[in-house]
Amino acid sequence: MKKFMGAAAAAAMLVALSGCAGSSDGAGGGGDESLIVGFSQVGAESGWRTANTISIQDAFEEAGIELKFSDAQGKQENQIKAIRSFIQQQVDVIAFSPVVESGWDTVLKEAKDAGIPVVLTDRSVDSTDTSLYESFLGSDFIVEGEKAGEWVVTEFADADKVNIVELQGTTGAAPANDRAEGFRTALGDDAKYDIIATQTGDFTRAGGKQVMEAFLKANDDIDLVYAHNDDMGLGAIEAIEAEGLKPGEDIKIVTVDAVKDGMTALSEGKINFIVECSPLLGPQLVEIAEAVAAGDTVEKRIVTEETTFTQEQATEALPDRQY
Ligand code: GZL
Repeated sequence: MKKFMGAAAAAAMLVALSGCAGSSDGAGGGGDESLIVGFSQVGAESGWRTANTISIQDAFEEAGIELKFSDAQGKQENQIKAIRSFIQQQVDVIAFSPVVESGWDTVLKEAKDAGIPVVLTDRSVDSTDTSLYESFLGSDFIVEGEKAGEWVVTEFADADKVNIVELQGTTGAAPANDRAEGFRTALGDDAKYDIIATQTGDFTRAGGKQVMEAFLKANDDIDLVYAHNDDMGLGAIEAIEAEGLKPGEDIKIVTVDAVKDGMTALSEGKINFIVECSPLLGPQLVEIAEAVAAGDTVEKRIVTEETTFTQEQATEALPDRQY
């Protein structure tokens, strides 16, 4: 529903809504039932994405706000179609996690021209015109890459040479670009760190396994796997074990996310270190959507808080993990 429809129409709409907004005691979540938010999700490629979707859907349900949810199955053209559909439906707010960084200016200008505020969540866009979105809520992926690299520098302090293979996230995605950059920044120009192979595994377990199999065939002296997410790291574990090698010992592994399966492998010693990337963005996204719909200004950049885990810390944290 457009937030600036005429007063009479709005009054009529509110009367209509109150009739269908749940019981008279406001049991329908007590939220702003008139708000309609369109959300375009990347897909369902990883445990992180599943947890992120659940967090968002639960938060909007809890707030009593209608969420039109679209799964793009990893395709930018599907996200652009979904955003155009939300514009047609005249939703109050559009939110999305851009599968890749580039190619959004045209459709974001269409949303702006339609007077519909846009909120970025999880991943960002490389648009230079930052008036095209109200806020970007998500992790700092460069810092995540740096944290992984800093662990490598500590872990391999006494090594003369470290042969590294890198399982990159989806080509063109902000987390893939930035985690690669941050990791390299932390390693610095010390020649002992040699990234002997790097390839996208598309953030999936199957992709990580397939690429790691190829890495193992082509290289017989791999010291470390840097996987841009747990799921690709878990795929790498399968490939390493199939070669009769011990993941976490013969070949060390550092990943990003800290989803339950990753934390389990970490506590079992098959992964050596995980940099957390929280998918629990739902509640904050609800607050931002309500604020922009009300015409309030919100912070342009909201960075989510996250930590890191060693094997011992994973064992301790596992029982209380929400995802
Ligand atoms: C990061 C998110 C990434 C996760 C992956 O915020 O975009 O996408 O690290 C997910 O697990 O597929």
